[in-house]
Amino acid sequence: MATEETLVLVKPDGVARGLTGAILARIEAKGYALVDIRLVEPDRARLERHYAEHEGKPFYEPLLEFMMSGPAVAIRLAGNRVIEGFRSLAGATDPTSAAPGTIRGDFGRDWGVAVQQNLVHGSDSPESAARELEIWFG
Ligand code: RTP
Ligand code: MG
Repeated sequence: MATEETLVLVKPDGVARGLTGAILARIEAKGYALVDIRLVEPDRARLERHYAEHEGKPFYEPLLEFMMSGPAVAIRLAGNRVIEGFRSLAGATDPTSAAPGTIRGDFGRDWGVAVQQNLVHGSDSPESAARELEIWFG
């Protein structure tokens, strides 16, 4: 099986809270390979492409505002079944109910704001990964 790649983002809350290193440590400890990594300050156009599937949902505008609130870290990550593996490391979308032992479960909580601030993004399918890697790494 060909080695798979995924897009991981450390979202602005993760960078602002100084958790980038802790999150990278978990990814490296799991054994996935960092292929590329960069600090990014995404503009609205890039985020509209990235989050196109969520346009029109109640959390869409707050999500874009949140993602423009500060720098994020984009990571091209590789390994067999890395898409599924990173989603497992990240945990459930809602950090309040994400299992302890996951990035969101250990480091996240409900901050009482309009959108779930949940520290990381990971592509959810091979098609999403290809599309999103093009958006963030070209
Ligand atoms: P991601 O795309 O960031 O890896 O997360 P996900 O698949 O677990 O979640 P998804 O459903 O794709 O939602 C994208 C991001 O939107 C924010 N969100 N907030 N009700 C809410 O407040 C809400 N729902 C979604 C989260 O930041 C989520 O990761
Ligand atoms: Mg998603």
